[in-house]
Amino acid sequence: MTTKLSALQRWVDEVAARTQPETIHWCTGSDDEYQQLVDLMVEDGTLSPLNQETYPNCYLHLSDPTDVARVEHLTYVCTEEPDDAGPNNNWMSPADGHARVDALFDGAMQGRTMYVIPYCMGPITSPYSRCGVEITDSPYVVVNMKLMTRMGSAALERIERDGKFVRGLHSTGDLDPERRFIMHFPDELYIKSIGSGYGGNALLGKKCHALRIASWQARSEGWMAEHMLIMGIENPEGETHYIACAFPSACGKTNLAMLIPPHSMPGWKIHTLGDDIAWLHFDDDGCLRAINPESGYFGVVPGTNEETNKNAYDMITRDTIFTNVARTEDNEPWWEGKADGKPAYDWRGQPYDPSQGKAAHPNSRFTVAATNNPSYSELADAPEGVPISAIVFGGRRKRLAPLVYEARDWKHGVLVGASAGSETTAAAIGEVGVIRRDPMAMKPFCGYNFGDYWRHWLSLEERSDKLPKIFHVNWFRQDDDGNFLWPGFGENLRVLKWIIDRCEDRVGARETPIGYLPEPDDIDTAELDISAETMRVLSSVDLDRWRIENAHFATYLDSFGERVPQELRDEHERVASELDKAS
Ligand code: GTP
Ligand code: SPV
Ligand code: MN
Repeated sequence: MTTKLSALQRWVDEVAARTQPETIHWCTGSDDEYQQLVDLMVEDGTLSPLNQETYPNCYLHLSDPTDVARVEHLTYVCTEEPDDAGPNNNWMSPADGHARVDALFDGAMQGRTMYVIPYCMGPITSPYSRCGVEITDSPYVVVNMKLMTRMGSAALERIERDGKFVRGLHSTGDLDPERRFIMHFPDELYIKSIGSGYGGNALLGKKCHALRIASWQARSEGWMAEHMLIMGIENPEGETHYIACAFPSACGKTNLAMLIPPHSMPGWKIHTLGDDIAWLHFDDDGCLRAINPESGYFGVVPGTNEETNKNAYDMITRDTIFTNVARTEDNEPWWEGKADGKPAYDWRGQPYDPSQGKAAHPNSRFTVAATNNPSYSELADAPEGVPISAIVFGGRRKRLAPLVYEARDWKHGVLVGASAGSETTAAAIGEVGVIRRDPMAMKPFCGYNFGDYWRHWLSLEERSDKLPKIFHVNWFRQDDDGNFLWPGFGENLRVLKWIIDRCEDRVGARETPIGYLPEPDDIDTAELDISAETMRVLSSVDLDRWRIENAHFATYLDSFGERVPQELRDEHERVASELDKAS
């Protein structure tokens, strides 16, 4: 196959000339193609079939042990001006960036097949969707892209119609971390990634395109590309509200997006639109609408069980690719937090030995099509997306943030998002559990200077008088022994109910310097084993800690210098003086 779009054909020819593959395969996205690639990988050991009786169509991939997460220190945004990438990104000039990786791509696909994957981020017919083409030498990437995006012939037809697409060039390379780079060239809508076969480093439609490049495009085109789940919450009266929640990596998006309502909330239903990325656009009435550019999940496996996330637990019993989990003697996948079975082999494929660490890698993942999710929304393919009532920020804060609070207004909400911080997780290489600033959960994903990004957020206020309300949640408060204070998971719906009641003006709130908090009795705790004292702690504001936090944030803002919008500084000053007054 080839294409009638000469710009695409020329690029494929040019890449082939540089990388010298043995053959070129244009992906159609058919089920047969998927199965053929799976069979090929089973043959060469890239995948192993799991127990086909209990886990039909499920396969295990064990990645190179040095290649198990995103590599933020090797991820670059290449702009002419360093300030356009900002202190939140690693920077290289476009000329240096290309030179650096092109040398590594020379002959990189010798003896291998080069796959050309046309894909569409978002429903094929949506005006909000954007397309891309990933060229890769990894069949593992192809099958993951098939599960997670609308890829193949239909996408190619749209690309040929649009004439415009994001280019993503990927090679697994030799997996040497010294020769691993994830480079973005936003002005050229070009991504070049080499030396990793893992998740966000290699599935270029996801973080590289749908967040870093898309956030850059979104700013100039007047929309937003965000690290947010999208879910619909239907109450017993049949009324559905949609919310979009930005939590950092491994902080609960997938779990929240498909939660099962607690027993004490009969008649409530959840509709999952997306679990990781939202593209937000204004419609003609000034209503902010969201589409999920993806159509599958690359989710954290550890912790998934029938109690925490039954929808996910069920959907990954078939048609799933597991990466870096352990295996039982019966060849079933196993991970920490799975209630039944025990590990016989760890994520490196070695006989399990508890002294060698966890059986499944903490960042082990499942890849599965969203259609496997019992709560997948009927509107997931709606070209116009869904209207958003609330935007919710969150993160892992052991001590500081209350269970939930509401921003006073849009401007304050932008400050709440910008000042969010969270403990680091295993989703990226590096130390785990240290607090870092993670504005809007976009620290690793914003493709341009955060100062400009906050300005873009603030500017939305001029465009609509129907903006969503903004909230902040924290499921991760701990006591002195490290136990979570809040039960989390399905029980989080109790908090979402308060959020929706606030959007509909159905419940009051208590004003504090950090925003509006629920009265302790306003979060329903029926059938929960939680004391009034714990609820009091979860809904109180520790003014001393908040003043320290606020001072830290001031220093952080300063690191962005003149790019920080004055409006944001003023808002920060306002909160600082409220905190001083209240102390
Ligand atoms: P990425 O895919 O990396 O963007 O992560 P995510 O934000 O989708 O996080 P996910 O839902 O996969 O959750 C990550 C980890 O947090 C899992 O081990 C979950 O079991 C755990 N988790 C999720 N929600 C909760 C919660 O409400 N409370 C507690 N205590 N843990 C949770
Ligand atoms: C994340 O780290 O936020 C993920 C996984 O969703 S990855 O696709 O590897 O970025
Ligand atoms: Mn994510």
